[in-house]
Amino acid sequence: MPSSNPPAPSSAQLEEVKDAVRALLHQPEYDDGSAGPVLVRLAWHSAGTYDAASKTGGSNGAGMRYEKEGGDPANAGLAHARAFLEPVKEKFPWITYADLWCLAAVVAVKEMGGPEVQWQGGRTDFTDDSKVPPRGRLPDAAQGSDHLRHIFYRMGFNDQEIVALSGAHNLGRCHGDRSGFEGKWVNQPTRFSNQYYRLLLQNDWKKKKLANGLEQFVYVDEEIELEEGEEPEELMMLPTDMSLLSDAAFRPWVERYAKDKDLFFAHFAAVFGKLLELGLVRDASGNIVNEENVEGGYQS
Ligand code: ZEM
Repeated sequence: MPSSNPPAPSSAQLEEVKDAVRALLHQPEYDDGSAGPVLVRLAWHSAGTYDAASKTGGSNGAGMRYEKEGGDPANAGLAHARAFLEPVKEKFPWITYADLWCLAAVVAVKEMGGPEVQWQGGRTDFTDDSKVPPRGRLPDAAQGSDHLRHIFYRMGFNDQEIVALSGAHNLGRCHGDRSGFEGKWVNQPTRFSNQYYRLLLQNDWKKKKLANGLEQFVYVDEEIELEEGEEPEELMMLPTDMSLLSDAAFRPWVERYAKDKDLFFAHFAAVFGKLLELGLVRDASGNIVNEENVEGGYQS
């Protein structure tokens, strides 16, 4: 690592960045009023390109700044997340994009009421797009459990971890102009909880074909209290979400997480922390030593 790199930030410096992220989460004009969900998705898509066999992809590099990765239809809409974070990067130029994207998701999960996720810095940013992973590595929501296993086993996850990671769909929503799917999974999409699993099990989900030809599953929550004049809102599940119910190895985890919020929080914290580390090669002192064309990173 070149010796011109800055020393690792102090915990006080990191706290300043985390404060700046906390301060931008509230976005009254955006979606359900929070930047949190889309920030979580940004971190997930930055790391979820990892391929354990070739040791390529993963959360290093911040490749989504380049068209090759950022322009992948799978990443549609994540420019919003990157734009939310741009002022933080400008204020604290010492942090790399790759670190900032992951750290912002950790802050967002916590601020939305979720667990504390372990986070370690030191990611570096690519200086060109030559190391950017190929497109097509992220999951396709129109498919089922075989596909989920194909995608997540490639990253090194097991069945329990697939179900725990899917619980991130407690947060946020689908956008017709991004993925083509429409709507949110839970009534309070900016509050981290295990509601997603309970709704999966409790509700009678009906297949619905959208005008664009995509199929999702929907349910109208009759129990929710409506203000006068408010229409009851439809909740949704993706075909991949539904496959957690129909798959014999996934379903017991859905049932456990639906019953035991603490267990879900503990497992989500562990697996999300693991996701954010994918593709990083660290030496004994935790410094990242990926051999790539990069900038940023701290002194060893
Ligand atoms: Zn998602 N996800 N995801 N996900 N995801 C969407 C939205 C969000 C899948 C998927 O196709 C989609 C994980 C796993 C999987 C979040 C977090 C995580 C959307 C809607 C789709 C289609 C995008 C849009 O239209 O804006 C599939 C197939 C997955 C396989 C299991 C994992 C793992 C996640 C994090 C740990 C989040 C937070 C959102 C909401 C984003 C937002 O903008 O509100």
